[in-house]
Amino acid sequence: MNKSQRLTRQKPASFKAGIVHLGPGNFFRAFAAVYTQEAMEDSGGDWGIVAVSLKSTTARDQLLAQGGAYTSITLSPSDSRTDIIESIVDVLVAPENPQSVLDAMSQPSIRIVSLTITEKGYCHDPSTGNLNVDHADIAHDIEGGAPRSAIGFIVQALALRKKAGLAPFTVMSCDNLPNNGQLTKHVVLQLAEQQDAQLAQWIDEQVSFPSTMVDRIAPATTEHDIEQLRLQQGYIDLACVTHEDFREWVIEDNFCAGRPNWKTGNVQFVESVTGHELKKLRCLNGTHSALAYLGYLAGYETIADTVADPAFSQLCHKLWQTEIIPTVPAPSGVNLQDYCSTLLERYRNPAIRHRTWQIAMDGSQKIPQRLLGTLCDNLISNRPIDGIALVLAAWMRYVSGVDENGNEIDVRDPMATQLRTLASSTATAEETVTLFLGMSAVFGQLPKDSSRVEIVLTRVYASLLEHGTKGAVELYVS
Ligand code: CS2
Repeated sequence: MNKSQRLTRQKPASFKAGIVHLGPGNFFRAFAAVYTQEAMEDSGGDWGIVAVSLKSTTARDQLLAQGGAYTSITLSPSDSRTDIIESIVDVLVAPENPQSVLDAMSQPSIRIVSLTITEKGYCHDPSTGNLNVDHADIAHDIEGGAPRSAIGFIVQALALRKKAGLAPFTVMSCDNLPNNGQLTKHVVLQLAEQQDAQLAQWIDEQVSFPSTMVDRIAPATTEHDIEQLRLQQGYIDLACVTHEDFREWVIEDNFCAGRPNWKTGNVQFVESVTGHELKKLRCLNGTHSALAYLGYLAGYETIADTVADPAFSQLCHKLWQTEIIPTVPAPSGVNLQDYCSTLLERYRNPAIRHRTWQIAMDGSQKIPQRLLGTLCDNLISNRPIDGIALVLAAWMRYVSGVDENGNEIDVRDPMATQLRTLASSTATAEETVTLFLGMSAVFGQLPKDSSRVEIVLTRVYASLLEHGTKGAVELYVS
């Protein structure tokens, strides 16, 4: 190929589609699509993937111009490896043609519908887990007609299958949410009940919703990544993804219509994923969010840059030792001290440029499961809460939309406007903290009388204002 030639599929797929995947972003392309390709290489099976974008046309435009093929780039601290992934056989864009998505999901050969739609894609209230019926897409889907939300597509596709006398598919969530299978089942049933009680009962009895714990760091692709790949491999791939070598997938083996033989690359089938999910959400995602808000405010662009500052690697250590690990029962065979040491190594990987700004997105949807469960457990057991409080205070500062130097922050969050208004309508640290804690959509799981939280949060919020973020982190770890 000459250096301006686009990557193309090498040969037509020898397998048929068995999976419809909603949300073909970077994480999916760096994770489940890779596992599924390996499973088909090892054990065969018709598990090709029809990927569905629920919003933008970008993934479709990039992938279909390459016959669905793309490059998975493994970035280790000192070397890199490329693999061409060809498990995606088609890409659809739901808003352009919702019927084509329902048609694909109603094919008898489709046995799994998997999801990486991010926390907000479930359209639930993060503090209760209930479907948010006031969400514009859900309100639309309740009215009927062509669905808009992922949950709406699943319910309508299952209704079509039931009507046609077809067996259902498994619905497999691969998002960073606790008990993601149960959560998905709950919101799917709540939407189905609004439409047809018998359908809801059929789904309840027939459809499996395995929970999964997914782990691989896969930042957004940059122009630089595309250019590096062109220089090294001699082709242009606009859909390439970069990621670390590490990966881990823990899956409840509950698939009503079969599954690929996923077995390479650190996969475990278990009866319950809960312990693994708690470990990952609190130890990894909790400190990721900590580094994202505190690191961004301290002026660091990436996670690797942030933990290169000793105050911030000590912050991770102290958070794990004093607040996080004491709340996480170790899953069998896991040593949490080793797990967290490995996490710090992963964060340090200088080849991965994972922006603090990217992880800071959608905090209102992430905070409950990443930080508040830990906080609540520590309140009950009367353990320290200062570290988690410092992260929450940094989030409150971050969503004000202005950084320490008076520069604008591009805050991306479904509640961005409300958060900004709230942050800018108050004067003292105490008022700010009280107002934020009153937001039940985010903080609803905290005990009603949380005066200890209020007092500690006010203190650390004031410390952020007084000493600046780096100063406040240094004080915390000293
Ligand atoms: C990150 C995760 O963007 C984020 O919020 O914390 O995407 C994280 O990189 C993955 O969960 C790692 O498996």
